[in-house]
Amino acid sequence: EDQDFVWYYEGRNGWWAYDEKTSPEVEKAFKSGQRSCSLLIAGFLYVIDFENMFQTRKNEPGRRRRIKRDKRDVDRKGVAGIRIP
Ligand code: V3L
Repeated sequence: EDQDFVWYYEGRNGWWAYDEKTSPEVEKAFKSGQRSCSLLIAGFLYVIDFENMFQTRKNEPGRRRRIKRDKRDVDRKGVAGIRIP
């Protein structure tokens, strides 16, 4: 089921899930065949590049983080910076 797939971005030794609002937006853009999309995340504009599978902040120096689409239940650090206890 597609419902079981969500999006993750790279952290230090592990993956963070995108927040519950952003992940479906990334999925929608991905499914529509866009090569990239721009999203507001925590007040900053980010570019999600599906060809190279990374995200980075637009127009600002920032980290280039790998992203992945994976099952909802895979090992992760938490959601959008909120750690799983
Ligand atoms: N969703 C939420 N916050 C984000 C996202 C995103 N998609 N992308 C970047 N940030 P940068 P560890 C991350 C945050 O890439 O210990 C984690 O969520 C990012 O937060 O240069 O290294 C953790 O909160 C960072 O604080 O634009 O695994 C934190 O790093 C800030 O935007 C530490 O995680 C700048 O990232």
